[in-house]
Amino acid sequence: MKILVIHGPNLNLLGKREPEIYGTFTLSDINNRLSTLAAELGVEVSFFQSNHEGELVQKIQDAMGVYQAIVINPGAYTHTSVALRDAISSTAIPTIETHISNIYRREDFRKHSYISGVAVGQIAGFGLDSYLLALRAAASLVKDDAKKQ
Ligand code: CA2
Repeated sequence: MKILVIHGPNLNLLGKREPEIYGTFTLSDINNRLSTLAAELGVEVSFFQSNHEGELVQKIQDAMGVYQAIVINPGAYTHTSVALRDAISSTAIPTIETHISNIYRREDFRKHSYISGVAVGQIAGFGLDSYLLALRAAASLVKDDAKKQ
């Protein structure tokens, strides 16, 4: 049971800038917490971060047949990328969208997500916990799917 966690653009800067919005934890902190939780849940987790839209699209395409679920924080591409949306919908891998901040109580341009319409669900606003909640949701989906097969 393999789950891929994808971090979009600028999330490599976590912990280094804008702590009032994004907190003081780093990307490594998130990944370490996710690895610990994955072991508790009995799933395997892998991580990928890129600042490049095409690399993110490629990673999603390459996930077909390898991963049973994706957790993605698409960063600013959430609000701009039809390409990421199409990649998620064409691979048909169950995908959970997650955000550190509550995108609905920020600027208007963040209130629209191109991803939510092709995601199983979205978790936003809980800081680092958004990722942990998303991994729990993804693990449940994968386990339910495994039972059906
Ligand atoms: O709240 C989230 O997780 C976001 O996906 C973060 C994106 C933002 O564009 C989305 O609207 C909401 C921004 C990620 C940039 O992260 C930074 C971290 C530290 C310093 C600067 C940017």
